Amino acid sequence: MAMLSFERKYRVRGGTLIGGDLFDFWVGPFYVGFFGITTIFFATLGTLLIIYGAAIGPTWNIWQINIAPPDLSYGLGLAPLKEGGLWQVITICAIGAFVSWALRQAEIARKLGMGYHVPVAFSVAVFAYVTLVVIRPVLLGAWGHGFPYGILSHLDWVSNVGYQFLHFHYNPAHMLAITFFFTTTLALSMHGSLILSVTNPRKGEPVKTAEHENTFFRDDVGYSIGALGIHRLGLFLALSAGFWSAVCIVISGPFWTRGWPEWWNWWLNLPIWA
Ligand code: UQ1
Repeated sequence: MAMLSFERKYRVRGGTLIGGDLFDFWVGPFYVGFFGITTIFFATLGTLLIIYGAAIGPTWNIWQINIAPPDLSYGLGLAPLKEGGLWQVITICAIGAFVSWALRQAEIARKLGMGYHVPVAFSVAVFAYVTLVVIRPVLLGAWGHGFPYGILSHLDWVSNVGYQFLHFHYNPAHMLAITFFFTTTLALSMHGSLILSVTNPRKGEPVKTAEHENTFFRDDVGYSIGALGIHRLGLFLALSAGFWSAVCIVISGPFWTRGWPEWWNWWLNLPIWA
């Protein structure tokens, strides 16, 4: 694998959290590290278990393959492999792989003398997943409240849980999450298009710089947030989307059991109307 000329300078020893120099090496372009090994272990085992789950299931139709969590009657106990135990082990593998990946990101950041922004950001996505398959099921008292691993089955789960609360779009945290997801796509489309437009000027003209970027948005909307600012804004919007997604599902059941439209009665119940 070819290495860019400046990469050699950055392929430095150290920065590891566990294992010292033992796993401090690269395979081709990839840093390994202790957490590279654990990532490969959990990801491989989890993938093989998903394939095994599909093999003992009724279909190889990619859309219909489903690995379901245990029945609610198992509560927070362990279930036999074919009764949801597979789902439990696969969940452990998934979390093991995701956490390993975040820690590998942290080791690489330490090696390069960077901040921890990347592993922190990735951890918010992991937190949203852990909320769905661990935190909420534990609060509700059964692993059966986790979502099933399957393309159509997980969509059915989302639909069913949504209807349990009558109309999920009235969930205020869900409203915030959606708004942050949409605003993230707006910000990234504005940023991506701006960068591509300044780096692709008319034929024969030089690539444009930050002055042009700022001026475009000052002319267009009267404000420029700046080259660093847009990345801070993007990170804030994206992390907020993941955070409020986790909040909107964890409050559904553990903290609110009726329809979400009814939650808004707090407004009609304000004493100012009496
Ligand atoms: C912006 O102001 C800016 O600074 C020059 C960027 O940096 C390259 C951007 O990508 C974008 C999209 C903006 C405009 C953003 C707002 C919130 C007005």
